[in-house]
Amino acid sequence: MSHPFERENVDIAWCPGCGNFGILKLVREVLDELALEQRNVVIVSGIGQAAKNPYYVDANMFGGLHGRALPVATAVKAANPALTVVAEGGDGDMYGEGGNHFLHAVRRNVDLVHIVHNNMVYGLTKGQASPTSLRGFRSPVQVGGVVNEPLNPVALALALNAGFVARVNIGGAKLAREVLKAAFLHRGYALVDILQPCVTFNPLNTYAWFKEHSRELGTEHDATDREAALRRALETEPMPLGIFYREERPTFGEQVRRSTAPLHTLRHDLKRLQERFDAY
Ligand SMILES: Cc1ncc(C[n+]2csc(CCOP(=O)(O)OP(=O)(O)O)c2C)c(N)n1
Ligand code: SF4
Ligand SMILES: [Mg+2]
Repeated sequence: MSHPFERENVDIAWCPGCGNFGILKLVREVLDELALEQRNVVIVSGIGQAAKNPYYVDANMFGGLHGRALPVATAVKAANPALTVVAEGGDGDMYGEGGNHFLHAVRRNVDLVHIVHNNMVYGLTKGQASPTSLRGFRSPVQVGGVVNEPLNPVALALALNAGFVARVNIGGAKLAREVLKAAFLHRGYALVDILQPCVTFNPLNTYAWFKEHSRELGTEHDATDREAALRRALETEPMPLGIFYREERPTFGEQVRRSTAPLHTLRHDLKRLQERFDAY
């Protein structure tokens, strides 16, 4: 069944079987289920296979530089707080090239949904290791296997006191849908790290591998307990899935803005501005 966020007549440039197809479907359906209006949704991305996702969603989008989706998304939300803003991209884009922006978007608590397609590889550039590639992962560049410690985005976001932190597996669509919906309803920065197979360049982290090496957090997990969330985030075998932590607190926009009106509707008082300059 087609729905408003489905962009028609578009050639999708992903390999058959890629986990990105599941994420595209999920994003479109969740936006639709939340009854958001297309004109009020902006998806900002960078460069990569994952970063193509907003080109296939019928909403507003901005395709920026590699790793730079978060600062652009921050600016979009600041300019018009009424918009639903998403920053979307891959593990290389968001945790590698854009790693610095990741840290500071969390600290600012910008009201946006941060969706990361985590396939543990650079897909677009043909299979080099990414920051989340596991030790021993062999690639055309890391021929002897990755020697670096993999970046744990969930633990990192929790350490920085993010207000909403979650991980899902696109192979488990039911949980992914519930969690992504909750992220959109959260007021403040919300990280949803999505485990996504790259069927062409990551022969290690397949659909079967992600299924075998992940497990739901379980009903005993208390998502208001940050210490418990951090302990669970450090578990890697299996990797827990679900909402690790959620807590609403004042957002960046709420703390710095005097007005909630979109910037383009504000009129400048030139006389007052001149008086201020003169006072300097
Ligand atoms: C500044 C800059 N450095 C490097 C590149 C090359 N490059 C393009 S996409 C990419 C990695 C993409 O990996 P990821 O974000 O994990 O996306 P995927 O393709 O796996 O979905 C790199 C290194 C670039 N486009 N710009
Ligand atoms: S290279 Fe990997 S991530 Fe890119 S479209 Fe193909 S399967 Fe998907
Ligand atoms: Mg990737």
